Amino acid sequence: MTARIIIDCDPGVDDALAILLAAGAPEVDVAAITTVAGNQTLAKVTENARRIAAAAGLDVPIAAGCDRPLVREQVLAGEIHGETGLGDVRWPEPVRALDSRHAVDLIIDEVMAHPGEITLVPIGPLTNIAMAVRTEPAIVQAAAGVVLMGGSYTRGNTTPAAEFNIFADPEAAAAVFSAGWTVTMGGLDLPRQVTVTADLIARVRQLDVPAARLVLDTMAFYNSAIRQLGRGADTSGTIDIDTGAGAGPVTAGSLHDPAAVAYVIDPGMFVTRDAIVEVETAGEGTYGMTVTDFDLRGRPANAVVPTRIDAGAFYDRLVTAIAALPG
Ligand code: PIR
Ligand code: CA
Repeated sequence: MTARIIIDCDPGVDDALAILLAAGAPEVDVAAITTVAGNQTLAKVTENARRIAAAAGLDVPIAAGCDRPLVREQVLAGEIHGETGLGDVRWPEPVRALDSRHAVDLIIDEVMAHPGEITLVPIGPLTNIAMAVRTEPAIVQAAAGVVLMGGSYTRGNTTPAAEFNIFADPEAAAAVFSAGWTVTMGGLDLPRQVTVTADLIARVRQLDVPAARLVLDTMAFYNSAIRQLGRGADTSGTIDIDTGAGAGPVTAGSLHDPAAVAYVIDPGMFVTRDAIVEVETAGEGTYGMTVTDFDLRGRPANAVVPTRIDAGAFYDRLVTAIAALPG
């Protein structure tokens, strides 16, 4: 069965790779793309989404959403994604005009028009999704699911406790996790297992499609930004804190957003656990932390948390999807 998805994103170098993965995978059908301020400003990420869609041959509605978080002051991530949000890579010119609706209205329209069919795939801050839930609470029942990239059950990449997408709008994230649906939380712990390895680069280099060049340049930019920042939480390098493995060279960036899209493509590639996830909005050092209880303590779970991904299967899917993109 193909999953119909709305990708709510803030491209973002790894968002770009996630959109290409979705576009090239036969198991998913992209219904629309919506944008939210996050890695860069709303104007930049929206232009980027339109360029990526052009490269992917995705002729679907693209709508711009919220340009700032609900409550907190804005935080961007230009240190990783560059001034444009897509590093130093030049993507093709946009083809399709921007949808005239606000992203929140597009999300509500699509979900309510196709009850039980649309899976929301947020891979940026959760501002649009929270606004959609507040505007039309019936989407909680009508959506087929929510599979997001955000949070962590160990530690953060933006603060010691918080992952960027949650930290950028913790109040929105709290509203989304407590809305009454089951959220699949693809947190940072997962993409540490799938990074931009030399082997992946070599495989993409073999591909004879125009998008492969964009993917290679994007992956090269991403790895060099990660290296310069030298922060282990966005790489595979720091799982083994006890042995000091995190002190080793930081080289390969985590494929955060592609890992979340991969879950929609084939959940069979993952090991998951049910959990209760609550977003911390009152703490100082812990603001934006996804407090994850795998012990449930007699309470109903509100989240499914993928903890392991079959990295080999993931890389195969990614390479196959890129190879399938239009020439
Ligand atoms: C990645 C992101 C933000 C900051 C860093 N350091 C790395 C973006 C990615 O696009 C992904 O959606 C999420 N936020 C990972 O934290
Ligand atoms: Ca993102």
